Amino acid sequence: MLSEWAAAHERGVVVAGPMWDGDRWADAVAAFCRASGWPLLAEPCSQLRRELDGVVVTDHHDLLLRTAWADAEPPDAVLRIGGAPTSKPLRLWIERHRPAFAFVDPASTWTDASFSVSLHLTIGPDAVADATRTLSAPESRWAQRWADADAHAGAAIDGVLDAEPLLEAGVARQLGRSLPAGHALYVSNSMPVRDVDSFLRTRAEPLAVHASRGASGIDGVISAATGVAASGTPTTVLVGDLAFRHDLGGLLGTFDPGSGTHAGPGGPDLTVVVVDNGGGTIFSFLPAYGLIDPEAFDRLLTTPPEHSSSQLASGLAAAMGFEHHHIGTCDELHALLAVPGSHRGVRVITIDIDADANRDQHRRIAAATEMALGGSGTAEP
Ligand SMILES: Cc1ncc(C[n+]2csc(CCOP(=O)(O)OP(=O)(O)O)c2C)c(N)n1
Ligand SMILES: [Mg+2]
Repeated sequence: MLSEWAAAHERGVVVAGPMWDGDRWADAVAAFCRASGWPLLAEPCSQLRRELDGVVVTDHHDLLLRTAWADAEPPDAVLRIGGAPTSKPLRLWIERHRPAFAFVDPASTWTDASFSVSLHLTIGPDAVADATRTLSAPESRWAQRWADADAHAGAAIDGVLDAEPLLEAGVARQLGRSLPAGHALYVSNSMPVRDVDSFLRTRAEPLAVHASRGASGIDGVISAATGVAASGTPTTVLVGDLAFRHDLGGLLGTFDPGSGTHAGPGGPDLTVVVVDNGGGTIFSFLPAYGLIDPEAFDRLLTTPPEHSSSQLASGLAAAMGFEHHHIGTCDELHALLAVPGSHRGVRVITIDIDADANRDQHRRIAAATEMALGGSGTAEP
């Protein structure tokens, strides 16, 4: 069924949404991409944004799919595995072009909010691998065009980020560069999961990337990351300032009152990176921002906390037994994250972010990406 369906389409893409067990799918998905000649649009939480032999894995589909280039390259077909993708531009691109859409969904979740699925398959990785046997080698340069576009997008993004002080996009990019092999990254909802989707690049070394999608709560994020760290995997959690406040109690999950630390035998290796932009800034990316009274918007949606996350963390560090570092550059972040085994226990790294500068930078990155792909530079952030 899958092989006949795939053989009928030349310009397809494979979309990999959030999957805890994405590793299990890697070989089958790579075989499918090679046999079909389709690129892989894998968000980091799928575990498949990684180097896969002979496969075009895009890093920047979230930005590419905002551009006129993407509408000039509409897909005939989409094969999706995993949960509902995080990228809104990806969802909108599929809704606009209505390609044939196969959903490989072995647990029958039917997560398809925009009713795009035309073929629902309750098959696992073995059946996907089997389906590739009868696919003949593709001749089109379709995947190569995606690779070229992705490289142009990457250069445009670097052009902006390398010239400017550290903001949220740069933090997301740096986590992919600095975290050692075999680490886990837990990303909070709100902007962190989106920034990691937009800016964390394909790596050769394994990095497990997890998030609590579904209802997309900003609660319990530190506790969930502590659970990952408690399994013995060194874990970094990227969290916004409100989500950090929501789950300060999670920092006590592994605290040993006897020693006053988290670093007892078998204790976790947990690093909490807080991007402190003064409240819930995701709402300022919505169309309503700028249309309603700024004071009301701030009070009702942004809800800026009274104290900075650095003030909060430095006040709590001794009482809750964690280290606190207040940093402002990529180099400082790299120095804290990059050395394997250099740390045991819990530490909190706070980074101050100017919310206006951050929003403006996202806008300029979207515009630079569009211009790099031959557009007018008016893409929305
Ligand atoms: C438990 C819960 N309460 C409220 C919300 C609504 N909500 C979504 S994003 C957000 C703001 C999050 O702020 P922060 O963690 O600082 O991230 P930022 O928006 O700045 O990236 C809120 C309150 C939610 N998703 N989950
Ligand atoms: Mg915030």
